[in-house]
Amino acid sequence: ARDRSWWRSAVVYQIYPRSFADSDGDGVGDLGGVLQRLDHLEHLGVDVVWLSPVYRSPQADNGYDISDYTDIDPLFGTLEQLDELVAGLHARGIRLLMDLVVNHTSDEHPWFVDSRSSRHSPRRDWYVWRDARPGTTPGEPGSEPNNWGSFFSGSAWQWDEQTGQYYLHLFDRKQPDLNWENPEVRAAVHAMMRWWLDRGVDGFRMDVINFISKTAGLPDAPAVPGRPYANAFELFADGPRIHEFLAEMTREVFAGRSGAYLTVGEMPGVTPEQARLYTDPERDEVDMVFQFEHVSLDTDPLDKFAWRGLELVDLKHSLHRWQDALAERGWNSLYWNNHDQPRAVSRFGDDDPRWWAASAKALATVLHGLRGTPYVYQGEEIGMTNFPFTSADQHRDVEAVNYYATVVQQGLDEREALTGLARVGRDNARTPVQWDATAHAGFTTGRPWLAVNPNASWLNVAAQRDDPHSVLAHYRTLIRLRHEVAVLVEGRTTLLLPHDPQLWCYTRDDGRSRLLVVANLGREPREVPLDPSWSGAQLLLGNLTGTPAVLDAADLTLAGWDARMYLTR
Ligand code: TEU
Repeated sequence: ARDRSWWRSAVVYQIYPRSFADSDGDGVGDLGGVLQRLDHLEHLGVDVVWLSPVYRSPQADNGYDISDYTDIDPLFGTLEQLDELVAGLHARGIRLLMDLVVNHTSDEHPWFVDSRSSRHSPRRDWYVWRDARPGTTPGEPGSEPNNWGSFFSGSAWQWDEQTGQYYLHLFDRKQPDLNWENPEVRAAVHAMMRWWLDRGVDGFRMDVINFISKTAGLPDAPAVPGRPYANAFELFADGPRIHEFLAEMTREVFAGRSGAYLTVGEMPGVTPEQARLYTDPERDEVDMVFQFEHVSLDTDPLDKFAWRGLELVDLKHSLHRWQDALAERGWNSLYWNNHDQPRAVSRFGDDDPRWWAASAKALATVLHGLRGTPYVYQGEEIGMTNFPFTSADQHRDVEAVNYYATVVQQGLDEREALTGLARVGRDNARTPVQWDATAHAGFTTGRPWLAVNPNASWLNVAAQRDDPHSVLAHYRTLIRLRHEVAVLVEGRTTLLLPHDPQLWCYTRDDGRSRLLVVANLGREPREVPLDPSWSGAQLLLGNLTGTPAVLDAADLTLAGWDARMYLTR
């Protein structure tokens, strides 16, 4: 049977290959670059690597638009290098998760080319084709089959002149949605997944997997005043057949396989109640999900580039709601950022150079102290920050480019749009990893595809590698503690001081030991009121020097961005 407990004490590291390390000087990171940096992963101590897409792709969405699921894009290398990566990771005790992008393919995938060729193509029904809205002029704005908007601006429908119908694309027009109602589509995906497992990979991170079952009839979503297209989330997220599709996938792909696999479903908009179903071991759907609640609190649900600020109390309540909801059944994943989100230290911390290191460590401490499987996104382990974007032409991401074009076209506030892009744009996460202080931060010998952050001169792996007080050293310690301290893995979580606007404190308890996490997420020092029973607890880790090794519960004051972990019986 599958081993379903190994990942409870694991830490996952995400590699976004385009920005990780470039081995051939073309300015784009590649598998050769990953192979050259395996020692960094081993030094960090992670258990799993999640590799963002390296399959053949026209790169309309940096590889999330796949044209061949069983080959590697020449931009990234070869299938032989992928095999080398599996072997190199396994030799270091690290498992590999592939990114499974099957809500949609590229429009250049042979399946879609075939589907698009004729209304009578045997693969026509592999995608979602519909006639224009009755009584309208096909191909004109407003004639789309329904009012769903795309995540990347405009309608979610693309008119196809040749066959006189529209196809659905929740993301870019070069990312047509597969029709999961068709059993042939499901069988083809299952076969592809088995092919990868047979090749030796250890599981999948499943891209927007809760979008694959759409509401029958694809009805209009409630219109939003002043906007041509609606947010149709309720009509495609967690749809009617989603649980059936996921259970079937597990059956078809993993049946008869024993070993240590991991599946994690990326699920925008998922609620804790839904997540409990998705991750219930008895239902056998996915091992854990990426939820989006805590990375959605600071932006407008209808316009992710409209910043609305964040109160610490809301952030704490959100994450602890998830801790409580999955305490008995199911499992959490824990993350601050990934390739779609701004950098954690700039978003939730304080990237002013005076507070940058302490705040990066404090954020790591509060996340890695929780119950669940922590994910570290490349560069997070050295506290990489957002990029100082000032103009639209600095952004490469299709989401940002389309968003800005729409703002200009609709005569909206361009300054405000630029501020939003600088704050939450996905390219913040995609600037090259800062390895050292040489040209282009040691990422490439060529011209990097996206500018290197100017702070690479002092913020880089080489500068931190041998410094016991670095952000990198802090991450190494947190990862080691996850492996060594049992209560960090299974202990029940209880939030203390829930209404405090600056302190984030909680306990973990597994009946044998108790763990205390105390963090000051602000610049001003703060006293922490504690139960006397915590006196005598041993310091496991702190992020400032000179912290006493034993706690006096009657006298605890945290300096700005100070965070600590204590352990007691
Ligand atoms: O992202 C899904 C998703 O819904 C968002 O997080 C997305 O980043 C976007 O910003 C919504 O506004 C996944 C991938 O992680 C992302 O890189 C892809 O672009 C997307 O799916 C399509 O495959």
